[in-house]
Amino acid sequence: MTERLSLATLDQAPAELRPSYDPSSLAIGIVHLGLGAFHRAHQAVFTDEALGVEWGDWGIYGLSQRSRTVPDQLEPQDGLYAVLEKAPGHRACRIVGSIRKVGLASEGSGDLTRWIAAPATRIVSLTVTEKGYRHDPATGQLREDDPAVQADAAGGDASTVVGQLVRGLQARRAAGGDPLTVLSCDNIAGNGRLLRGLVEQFCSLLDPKDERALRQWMAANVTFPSTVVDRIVPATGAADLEEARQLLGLEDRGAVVAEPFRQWVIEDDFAAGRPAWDAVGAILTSDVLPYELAKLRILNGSHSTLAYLGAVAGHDTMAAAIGEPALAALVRRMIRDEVIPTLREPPGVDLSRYGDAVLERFANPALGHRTHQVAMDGSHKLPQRLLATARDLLSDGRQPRLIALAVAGWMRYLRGVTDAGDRYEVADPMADRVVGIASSSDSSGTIVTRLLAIREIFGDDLAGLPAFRSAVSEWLGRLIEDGVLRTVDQAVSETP
Ligand code: CS2
Repeated sequence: MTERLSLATLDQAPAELRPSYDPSSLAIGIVHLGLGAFHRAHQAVFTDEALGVEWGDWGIYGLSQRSRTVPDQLEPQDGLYAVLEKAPGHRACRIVGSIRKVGLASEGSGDLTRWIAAPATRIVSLTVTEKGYRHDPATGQLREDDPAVQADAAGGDASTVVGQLVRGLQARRAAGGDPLTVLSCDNIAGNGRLLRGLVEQFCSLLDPKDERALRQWMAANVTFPSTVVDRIVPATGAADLEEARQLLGLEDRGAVVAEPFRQWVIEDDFAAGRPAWDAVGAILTSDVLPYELAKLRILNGSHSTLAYLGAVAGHDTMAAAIGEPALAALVRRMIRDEVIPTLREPPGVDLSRYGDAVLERFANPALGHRTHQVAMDGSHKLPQRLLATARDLLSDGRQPRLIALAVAGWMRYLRGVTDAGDRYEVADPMADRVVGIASSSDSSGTIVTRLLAIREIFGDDLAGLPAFRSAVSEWLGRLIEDGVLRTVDQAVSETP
């Protein structure tokens, strides 16, 4: 039987796969909320490599929100796990040592509060997915009518991320008030600014005296830099774990898979220092906005488009979806004609080359990245990935024709059945509302009108723009009648 990876067995792994430092000597300086595969393949890797360049107490205490799955995988391994990089003709594997403690945020959140308050903690970072912010994606406001938000504001153990943060910030202020950086790493436009707003809004639900004191202290001591994160990280499968076992000579139940590419652009606004992330490829800048819009609109916008249309066309993986010539041509044109014209080029970046590189990354067949994984939670992804682009075009007097097709693709996906008639489950926090509307036997025009009226997703403006509404209705009608591939083929051939 193969032994399990842990601090005690680490020296049995091949030397070139081990961290360049002794993880057992690393103290915690970062609390991370959201211990999913993405964090383990992204920020934890940057931190691990930065420690090899410049030593510091930047170990990570990573917490899952609700599920014990990841803590249960990593606890017996003392936080150690491997990252397996996969691309055609490329395999690399390394053990990451930066995660030093794991836990569950919803279980006795007192421990989390204490760690956020601890002077040794200098950064609290987050990858809690779009829906984890419990905001209204169209306006960026905290959902004050959300029962979990209300329960957190009333006191007791906090179950929402913003509630947990505020509880921790209150304790930190009371414990001496050392400065802190709160670092959002989720795919949302202006993620740092958004999170600061949500934290402040939550404060306004507290006793006015507490609110004033906390807000004053935060204004002087807590920063919320915005960041752009990028790495494709599929869910780990059994074959990946087996591959990790072969490479390590040890069993690793926490291994994660990723593409070789990774990028991190961070607004340089740290209140209490940071690891030498810039020494290992992160870009520190005062202006993240152009990177942010390019990444969300080009990469994530076309990712979602391919996921919805690809899944309905019966493709299980992103590589298969982009391997479908009509779908590849669609996203290529969408990027060229409708997305890039809304963007400002980040320094040294050629956006059309960036677009090509992104589509090549999607085609990586070694990842097995599932279309349904990318398609989930669309109600929280559409606004920053597709709708913001549509708005910019419309305000410039142009019609977002292909973006309208992508939006119709989301609506078609919500019907929960492929063109071939196979059923699938739609995972979305608003599934209760949107699936029923999308699956009804109403005309496509009625379905689109009813969906566009959901202002948490579409805001107050898009439903009122007849040209946009009729374009989405027309596409949805064609997607339902003719199927994805014929519709997309025609859309591409109608585009000059
Ligand atoms: C994907 C992203 O699941 C999704 O919605 O679009 O997770 C994507 O893989 C990453 O943002 C890539 O950086």
